[in-house]
Amino acid sequence: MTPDDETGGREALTQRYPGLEVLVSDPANAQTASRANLASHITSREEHYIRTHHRTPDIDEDDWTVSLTGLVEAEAEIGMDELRCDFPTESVVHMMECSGNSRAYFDPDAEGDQWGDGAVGNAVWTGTPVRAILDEYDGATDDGRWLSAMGGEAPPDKDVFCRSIPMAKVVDDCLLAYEMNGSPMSAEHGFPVRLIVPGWFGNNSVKWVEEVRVMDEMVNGEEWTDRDGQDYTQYQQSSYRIVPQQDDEPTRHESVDVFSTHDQLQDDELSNAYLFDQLVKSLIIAPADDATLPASTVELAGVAWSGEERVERVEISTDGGESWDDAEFVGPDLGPYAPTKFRYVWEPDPGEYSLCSRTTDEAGRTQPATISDPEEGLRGIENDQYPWNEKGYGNNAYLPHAITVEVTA
Ligand SMILES: Nc1nc2c(c(=O)[nH]1)N[C@H]1C(S)=C(S)[C@@H](COP(=O)(O)O)O[C@H]1N2
Ligand SMILES: [Mo]
Repeated sequence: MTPDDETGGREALTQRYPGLEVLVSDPANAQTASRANLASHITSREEHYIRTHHRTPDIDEDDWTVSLTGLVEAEAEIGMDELRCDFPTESVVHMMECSGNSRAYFDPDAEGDQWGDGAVGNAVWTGTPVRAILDEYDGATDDGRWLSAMGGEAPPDKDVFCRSIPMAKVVDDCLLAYEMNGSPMSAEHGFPVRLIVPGWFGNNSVKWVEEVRVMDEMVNGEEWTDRDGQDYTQYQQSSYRIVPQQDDEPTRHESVDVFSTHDQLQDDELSNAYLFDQLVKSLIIAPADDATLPASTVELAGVAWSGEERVERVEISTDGGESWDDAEFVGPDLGPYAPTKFRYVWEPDPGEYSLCSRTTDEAGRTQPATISDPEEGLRGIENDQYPWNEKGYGNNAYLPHAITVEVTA
């Protein structure tokens, strides 16, 4: 046993993050303890979920550098002072969701920690636009290139957490962030520096970034499955892919040119979508699940989010998805990747009700009703069903997220 074992580690983690429910403490994995935590406009760091594959590293920022390598005029080692002071600073409000969020709703169970719906949080991330660094060092930034970001925390016998991000997204709005909600980020959230890929699933936002490499392809092939004895491809090519029951392994690709996760799910050429930008989703926050309410006017409130396209519409059903009515949006508008708050005024008669919400984005993509059976072998969203997949990624079906309330006379 190490000092950070199941019991000791759990207590310490709970003390530092009182708003989280710990799933596993070593490595740290914890979700926001209640949907009610998502009612605040910004999720505090104590309530923002934590998802890690390896033990959280203890990093001295004075010694930390980010190596810039690959297709650049001159490779460079960028220290934290240079990163902060020699480049412009930008901030983004990003509702970040783990692609394993809502895995617990898969039936039969999908592999992995059984996240409920608390692996999502909305923070203000501040840092250096990656574009500015690539400009300074003459990196190749044309479309079709990739930037591979590598985490520095993997022990020598473990796979490196590495993600390849399409260059068009990188130069658009990705940050090497060093602050969360206006303070240096905590160790678990990536101190001293992490990538932020706004609007994309959390797995793209590599923490503890040690190297960023400009490439012609995603990490793939022997050069990357065995780079000085470590596999850099696992978290790009194997994990974070939609794998239906009939596939042994996902098909690896050198490159793809469709980046929207939703479009990949619907693309016959691409059999196992990558988890890139987030899928449309929403949660009813108030009233709470299983609440008992007096028969009077009830205000339903909730939160909706999406990927690269903004939320356009949220509908509410008070009869388990039979009929729908539009919710209204309540501000403020904190930018394209911030969550959309909604409300709906309801005048119920006594009875028991199943309440759910359904979001549609500007591209007309909408939440499906249910998760398919594994036997159907779906690779994309069809007939209002989200594809069951081996690792339970991307669940945005609205019925599993419904809440039940009782209205009394
Ligand atoms: N280096 C590194 N970066 C990582 C991870 C990791 O395990 N190692 N987990 C990823 C996943 S799956 C998610 S959902 C987000 C979670 O960020 P958070 O812990 O700040 O919420 O970090 C991502 N970045
Ligand atoms: Mo994740």
